[in-house]
Amino acid sequence: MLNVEHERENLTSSSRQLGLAEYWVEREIIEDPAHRTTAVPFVWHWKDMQPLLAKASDIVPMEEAYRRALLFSNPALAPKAWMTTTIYGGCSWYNPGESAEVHRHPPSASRFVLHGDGGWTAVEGEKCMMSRGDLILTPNGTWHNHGNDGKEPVIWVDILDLPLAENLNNRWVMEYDYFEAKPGETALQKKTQTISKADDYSVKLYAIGGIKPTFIDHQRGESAGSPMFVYRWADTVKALNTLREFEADPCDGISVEYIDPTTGASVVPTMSFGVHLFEAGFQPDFQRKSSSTVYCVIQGRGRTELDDGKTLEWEENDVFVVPSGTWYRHVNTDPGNDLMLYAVSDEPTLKKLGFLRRYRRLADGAIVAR
Ligand code: GTQ
Repeated sequence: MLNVEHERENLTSSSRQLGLAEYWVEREIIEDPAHRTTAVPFVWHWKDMQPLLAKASDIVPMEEAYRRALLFSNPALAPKAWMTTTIYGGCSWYNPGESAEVHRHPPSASRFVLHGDGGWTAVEGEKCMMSRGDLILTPNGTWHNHGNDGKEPVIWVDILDLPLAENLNNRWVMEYDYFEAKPGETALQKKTQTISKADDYSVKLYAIGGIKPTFIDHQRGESAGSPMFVYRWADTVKALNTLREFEADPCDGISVEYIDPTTGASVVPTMSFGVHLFEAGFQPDFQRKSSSTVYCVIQGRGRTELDDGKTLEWEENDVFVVPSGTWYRHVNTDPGNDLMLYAVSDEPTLKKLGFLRRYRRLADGAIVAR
């Protein structure tokens, strides 16, 4: 007996020295989700965040900041400033005349505009002007720079799949070495890209659903995503209003997804972007997904009820996160107003990899897969 104990100790230490671990010792850590680094449900309130951003816009110069953003940092993922283990986000503020130099990176990025009419992102030669509720995409591989031509600050929510890129490809780099050449001349490095596309290029080419131009090259630079870089809020509202006559999903309400108009796929390979409409009085069922979703309240107020009796209370411009594995439902608490939530999830990634699971809990408590 003693001899076996001694041999087991030898086995453990010999294994360790060779960089090997014993499954039977590690089993609990491997199998029990409680041992994993997971995000927690969390809300960032606009009323708290806005004064800090305003202060930063006063005392943190753009030249130093590169991006003047406050990053939504999930308390369970510190020291990483990540919303979930796949999604990163921040709230950016550009004063009139401020800009950020042209760059690109493997994470796909997006802006959802909260305030201001003069803001823009130039993406692969298109100057995408933006207003509240508009979605601007800079898919993986696209060169982009930002600016504000208006008279008031521009504020937007950035969402990127940066943690996913980092977990899958830890050596990804931010590129700032943007070169442009006039025909016949040598290429010069530039901080701002020349606008080479017509105003509203994305909208003109792609914003009529079901009709796609067939004489235009849809590949834009090295983009890994949709050639449509701008999705206008007015179009989203129009679509949602038309859908009101149809029966809402019992968990998600009336919802739409922004898609690549040339394929019908998600606008970037990794993330799904969409908007949910919960009409006043609608009572959704609880649901649970293996994907994680981040939200921004574009209109209305309400709360997210979680399975443990906890709630996240939120109102306009608040940002919140529902991580993978959470039982939840969103409740519109304003009896006189529709609720509209901008939503970004990692669902396309999980779906492609075979990890996507979705469940709904019926009123009688029964759980059904969806
Ligand atoms: O504004 O393009 O928060 O490239 C992180 C990376 C914002 C941006 C971020 C970026 C940007």
